[in-house]
Amino acid sequence: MSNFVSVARDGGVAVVTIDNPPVNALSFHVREPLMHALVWLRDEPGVAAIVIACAGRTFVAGADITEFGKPVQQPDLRAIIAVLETVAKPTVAAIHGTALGGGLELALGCHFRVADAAAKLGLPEVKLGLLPGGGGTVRLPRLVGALKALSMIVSGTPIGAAEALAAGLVDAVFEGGLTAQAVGFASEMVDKGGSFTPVRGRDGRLDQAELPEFDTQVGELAKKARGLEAPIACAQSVRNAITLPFKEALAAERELFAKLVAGDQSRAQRHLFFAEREAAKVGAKDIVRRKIARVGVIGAGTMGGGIAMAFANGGFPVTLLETTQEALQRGLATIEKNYAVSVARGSLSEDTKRQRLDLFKGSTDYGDLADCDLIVEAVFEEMAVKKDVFGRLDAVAKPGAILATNTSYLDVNEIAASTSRPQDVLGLHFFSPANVMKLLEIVRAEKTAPDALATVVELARRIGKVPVVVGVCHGFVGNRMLAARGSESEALLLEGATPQQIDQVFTDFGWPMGPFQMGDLAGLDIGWRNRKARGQTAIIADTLCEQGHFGQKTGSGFYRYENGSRTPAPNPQVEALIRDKAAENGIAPRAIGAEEIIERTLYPMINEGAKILEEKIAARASDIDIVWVNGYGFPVGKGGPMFWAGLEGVDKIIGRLDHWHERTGKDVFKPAPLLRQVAETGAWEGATSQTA
Ligand code: T1G
Repeated sequence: MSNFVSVARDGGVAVVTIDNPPVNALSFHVREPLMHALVWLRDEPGVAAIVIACAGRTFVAGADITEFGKPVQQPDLRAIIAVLETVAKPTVAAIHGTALGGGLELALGCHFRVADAAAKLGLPEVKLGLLPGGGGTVRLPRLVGALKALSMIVSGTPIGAAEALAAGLVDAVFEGGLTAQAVGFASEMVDKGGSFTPVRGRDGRLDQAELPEFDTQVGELAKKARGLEAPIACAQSVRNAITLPFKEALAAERELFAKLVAGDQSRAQRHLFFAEREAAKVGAKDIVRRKIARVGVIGAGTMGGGIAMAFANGGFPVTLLETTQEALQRGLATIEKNYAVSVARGSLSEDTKRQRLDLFKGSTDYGDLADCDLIVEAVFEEMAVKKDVFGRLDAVAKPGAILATNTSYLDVNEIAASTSRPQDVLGLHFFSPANVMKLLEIVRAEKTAPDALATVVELARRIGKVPVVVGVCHGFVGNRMLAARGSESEALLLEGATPQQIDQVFTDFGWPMGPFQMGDLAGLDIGWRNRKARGQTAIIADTLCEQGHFGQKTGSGFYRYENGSRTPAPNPQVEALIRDKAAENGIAPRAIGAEEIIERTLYPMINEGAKILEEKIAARASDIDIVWVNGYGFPVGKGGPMFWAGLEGVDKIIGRLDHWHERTGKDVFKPAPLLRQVAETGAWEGATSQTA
């Protein structure tokens, strides 16, 4: 056969094994020999049944994403499944690891599916801006019903083997010895005899009576789609499975897929898929990572508690340190309450809650951190306080322990210099809530040892975080660009835009919310404290804070929040304040359009990203995209600020930055040299190396 597909015989059962590391993607060099094998075995008289299995850690995890955007090489997945469905003898998919996308669709082409108990099965194409293009939207509903299929396909979330068995997606679940069990299962089917109906012929679970409920659910998801096309297309294709004959539904799926795969949104989301993995490739493969068995967290407040939960959720024992028993107990109680809320919501079992809580040890004695391999401080955001903490850590932490600061802004080199072991010091900038938000900015200080850096990058992925290594500067990557994005917000208000108008431009762009709603949510006092520390002012926001209006937590900020509601309502006081301040500054309000708002917020942020690349604070433009999508809600369908700059047109961005720079004289608009280079070369990476 081939290096990627082999056939073995076990009695009358032929076992086809796919072996295409690392995830058995259905690359062309797999599809071609697989097709030959299936045609041969279909017609081979001595073969009574066919099992399709995979070598390595997982069943087929999907089509080969690197092939998208290139001419399709036949046979494609659909052709393989079509042949599978002409096989009269029993066909069985033996699923372990994660059968995803085209992998699950291949399995749906078989008469039967058997799974290892730890296996997961899903159709995550929506996360790539696609829909299942190998018949998944029309075959899956025939096994699990349209509503379950809708939920799986629009969420893209895999389900476990037990759930798949209960739903009718798999026919048997085995604990170990999967291939042998699959052969046994196939032999039983042979012994049972009779004819075997392929999934395409099973219409029993398709019920037109489900359409009203189906359409209601689709209406709900459309409200949350925020301009993304794939979820809507997924729903349409599953609906077609109910309302159209199989062949027509399959043809419609193919059309929807062809449109999505060629579109900018899928290109953007595929860019993010690979960018996330690229960002995590830190340190040569032969670097020996340090062993992390126990984690210490200093500070049991909002951030410290969230960080401690993030590690406990990843299975790490945590020593949580506070200055007083009262503060410690308050922190532990908050953690317990958070887990209890998850249990009440059904997203966490009582057992898992107990297991996680058992991982916590509380203390008020620094000496109790002596057995920790990684210690993260999440104390007050002031350099003197941080230096005191690191001085004390230096005295108690064991040799080789990694000492991490959770600072959002401060100079990690200066913090490292307050210890005798700067090689072990780095930043772990978690985003609040730290146990929820995916992004983890890992700050590489000048003297951080390569193995320390590689250790925490790998650790970040183990606890489900998306790591991006950044250099030392004020605000690193995310917050530095956030400052650039917000630098004109007040000017726009004084010149005539309202907070709700600006926020609307952002939500129309695809952001979950705009800057003023976000400020009210996070608390205006945080930004106020940062500005005061840096001798900066923001007329409107400072005035609101001086009057005690911090946003949601005080019932009013840029918006009003009636009776504890979290729904923002326009705030007449703010509109009056803006008018007064504009008059005081001799500014005559004017109508401001959406385009100008985009140019004066998002373009400066891209410009700052270019400066970050020039200064090598970020290794590559796609790292910046990963920061913004995972830390700040940049719309995935636009691929992150730097990818979107390509869609928007770097020339256009430069032209408008020049315009606003001439008009305002503000540096935030002065195009970075790299930006001009990218306009010529058309690519961030090449231009970066030329300027670095
Ligand atoms: N195609 C090509 N390469 C892939 C790949 C894929 N489908 N999946 C993973 N890789 C690469 C990845 O880039 C990395 O490469 C290495 O494998 C290890 O991945 C027709 C259209 C399976 C859960 O969306 O979710 O089928 O960086 O670091 O953390 O309807 O990979 O080492 O060079 O992620 O253990 C649908 C995508 C495709 C699944 C394993 N399938 N993959 O996670 O390893 S579209 C997916 C994953 C499709 C059909 C449609 C994860 C994983 P490198 P990794 P991991």
